[in-house]
Amino acid sequence: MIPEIAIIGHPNEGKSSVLSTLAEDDTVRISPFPGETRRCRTFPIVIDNREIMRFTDTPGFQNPARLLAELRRSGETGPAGLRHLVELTASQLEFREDHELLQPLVRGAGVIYVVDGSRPLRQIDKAEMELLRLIGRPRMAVINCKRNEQGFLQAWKDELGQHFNSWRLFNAHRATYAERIDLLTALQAIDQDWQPVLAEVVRTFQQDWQQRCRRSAEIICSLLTEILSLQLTHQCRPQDDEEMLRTRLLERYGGAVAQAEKKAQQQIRTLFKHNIFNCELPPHSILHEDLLSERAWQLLGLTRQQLILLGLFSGAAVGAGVDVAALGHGLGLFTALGSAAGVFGALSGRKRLKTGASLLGLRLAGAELHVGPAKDISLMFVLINRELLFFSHIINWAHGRRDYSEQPGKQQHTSPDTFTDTWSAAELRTCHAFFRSARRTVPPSGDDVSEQMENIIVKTLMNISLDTREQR
Ligand SMILES: Nc1nc2c(ncn2[C@@H]2O[C@H](COP(=O)(O)OP(=O)(O)OP(=O)(O)O)[C@@H](O)[C@H]2O)c(=O)[nH]1
Ligand SMILES: [Mg+2]
Repeated sequence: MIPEIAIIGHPNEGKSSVLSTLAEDDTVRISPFPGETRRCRTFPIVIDNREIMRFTDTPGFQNPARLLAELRRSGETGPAGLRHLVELTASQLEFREDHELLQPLVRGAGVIYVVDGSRPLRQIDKAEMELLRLIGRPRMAVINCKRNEQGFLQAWKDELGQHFNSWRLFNAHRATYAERIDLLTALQAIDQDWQPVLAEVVRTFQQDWQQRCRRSAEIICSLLTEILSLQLTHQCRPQDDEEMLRTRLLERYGGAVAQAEKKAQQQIRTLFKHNIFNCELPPHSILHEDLLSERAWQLLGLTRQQLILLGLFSGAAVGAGVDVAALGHGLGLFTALGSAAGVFGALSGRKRLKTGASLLGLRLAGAELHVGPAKDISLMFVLINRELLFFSHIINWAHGRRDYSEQPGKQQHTSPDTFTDTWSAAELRTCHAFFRSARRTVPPSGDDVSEQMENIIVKTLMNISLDTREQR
């Protein structure tokens, strides 16, 4: 049996938005005008080519008070009451939407009843609730507050409690992964017969999410390897201005890094099923900063303590010929790209170039100018934190959200703490080993450092997924 849940309610309450978020489907039609959904549409949830459940979008109730009066008059309830209403609404145009929305219930679907808890409760809402109670399908209610208005909530909760097995607050625009799982878990309780199937659905969802985190970690690790090992060369002619060539080569390097990052982020976006709409970053997001900008490094780099620890590891690595002497001086990099005004502005052009250049391995060998592989592990941490931030943004962008002017609480990337701040000494050691391995031209095959690095990132991605803090 594949459980089917029909999303039912008054027009324009956010039914389609709730469905879109729950099913992670951005093809669901949503509009500010009531009556957008006229026909039922079923959205299957497919994981590993297997449909595990389906949600059905329905039109809003048109005549709930009349339907309720008719049901009461007939004295029928349960399946007989439902049949009665279906027959009654079958041939009359004025009941077209009502007839349509009953169809999934005839097939045996359960109900998620959606209300906008930011507006006052009315008689007509009570009629809808009573109607659903008398029909008797397994049901729960979802309070989707379209506005930030709490004054009517208690009245809604009291009323819903009388007609539904359970209710949940669930915001179609802000719900996170954890809140979606929570809602699905709560659905199990609405019907005992469905409990085992829905428990399996929740497990499958969780496994699928873990797999997506694993895949995201793979994408991030390949990005790290690609960028840390990146090497570019330029042939110099005797008449060339060497300083200008150095600047150009560094610009090319910056361009290649940006392109690789964009590709990785697109892959992560697709993995989390954001295919149609542009999930805009908040205007103040640090992700708008250039990867090699001073601000990005200040906010997303290493902590002092981490720098000291990594310094110790690199000391041990000197014998292996690894040059991480520049460790902790990451900010010099921007000076090379000419992007650091103010603090670094006082340095002479030549000196600025030299500082940044050494961190990226910029050097002249005969008539060839080389840059890369990267020499400073700080670059790796800035990259990791940027991709984790992007991940956090993508997973917290609810699919039902279409209004880009609104800024959900969890999208504010203003916090100066970074995701890697809490990584342990052992994890930093792995990072150091990964950095050494990645910056070699040909990474040694079969080493388990990459796997360990991936595991650290997966763990962090799972923590981000379950993070319920309002700000990150
Ligand atoms: N701010 C905010 N707006 C929401 C939320 N949920 C829905 N909306 C908006 O409310 C309007 C109606 O949303 P829909 O999901 O189309 O509502 P519906 O119940 O499916 O409407 P019909 O299909 O017409 O019955 C859209 O403009 C949504 O963007 C929410 O949680 N927050
Ligand atoms: Mg709709």
